[in-house]
Amino acid sequence: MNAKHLITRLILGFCGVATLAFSPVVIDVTPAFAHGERSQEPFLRMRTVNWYDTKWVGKSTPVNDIAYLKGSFHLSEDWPRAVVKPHRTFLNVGSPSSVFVRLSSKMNGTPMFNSGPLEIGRDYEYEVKLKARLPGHHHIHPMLAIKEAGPVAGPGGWMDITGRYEDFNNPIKTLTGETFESETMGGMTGVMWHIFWIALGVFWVGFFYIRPMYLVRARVLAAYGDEILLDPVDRKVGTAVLLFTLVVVTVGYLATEAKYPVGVPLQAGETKVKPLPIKPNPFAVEVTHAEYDVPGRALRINLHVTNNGTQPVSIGEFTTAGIRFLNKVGNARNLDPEYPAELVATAGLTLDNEAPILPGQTVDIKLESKDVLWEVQRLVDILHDPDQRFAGLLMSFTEGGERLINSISAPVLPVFTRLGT
Ligand SMILES: [Cu+2]
Repeated sequence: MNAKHLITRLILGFCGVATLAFSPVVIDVTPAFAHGERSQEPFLRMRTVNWYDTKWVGKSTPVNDIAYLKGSFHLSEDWPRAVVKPHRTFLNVGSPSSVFVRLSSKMNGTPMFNSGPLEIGRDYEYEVKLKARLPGHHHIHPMLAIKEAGPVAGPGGWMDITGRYEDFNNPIKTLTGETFESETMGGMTGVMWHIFWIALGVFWVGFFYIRPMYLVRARVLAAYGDEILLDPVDRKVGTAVLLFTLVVVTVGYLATEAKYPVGVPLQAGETKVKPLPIKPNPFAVEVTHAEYDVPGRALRINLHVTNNGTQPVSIGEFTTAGIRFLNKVGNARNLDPEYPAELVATAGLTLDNEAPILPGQTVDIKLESKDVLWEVQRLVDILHDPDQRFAGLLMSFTEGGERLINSISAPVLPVFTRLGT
């Protein structure tokens, strides 16, 4: 890669990062296959937002039609100390450029056009309404942006958009009754202002550039201070540019106010979302030991469980970072066939005792979630963290069909030989 390419890529990268932080629908500049989700630190993916029930509704959507991204997440009790708590969060969509327009997003039924605080240890259900814009085969992730911690991407699924971009339109009716096309509205005004301020900036820098060069000025400044550097013309031009800028800003502001007297500033408020009510969970789960078998690619967890309910309970799934390890019970009871196959280990979960846990029973269970996905998804990197911990959701099912979710976490001990087998 030559220097020019490197600079181009750096600039593209910065644009990507900037857009990631500020745009309503995230722009990613890397190819869709290397979306970057796997390079996000595993402690962030496993111990902050535990995504589950993610659904990509509309696997193939014509331009202008509506698709949805839905699901739930639990905010892990094991939230890392190194990550800022979710005092201000924003529900977002991770996509390769603005392939969809986000029409609305809701969390627990509350509109989420503003950001707001969420509670650790609680669950949230979300739904994002998307309008297809750019045709193609796109990898789409739910994403929770957490202020000062960054965006945490959920599992990615493919969504296709068919048709032609030329047919895309997105008319919006304002509260004052006017209709405009959001795809083109204000485009030329934006270009005009960019050109205007760039021209003024070039004039300002150019003016001082040709009236002794910077280097000469720097030496005079160092030797005699700044007073003798400015001649009367400099002062006049400086004052003129200052006044001109203030006038342009004031006139521009007043003209916009006159043209659009009713406006709502985005992000001026805060959305306060109530978490989902805590469901009574009669299944008590405690992790007594956890180890990661490096050559075996398996996370082994010793569980001490008590069934305080009235029905037998069977463990069916362990999920973390959007990756799912299931046994027969989980496959039959919880697996949506539309869930991306590359994120599922359908035979990834084994228990040393498969028998349902009876009401009133307390048992110790050795659970093993084993699959090459630990390596492929780079979750094994927790072993390089200063605090080697895992967190995730254990899903169990009562005989009556109810799903019980337990948030589990513990320190992980790396082992290099198979112990006890
Ligand atoms: Cu992706």
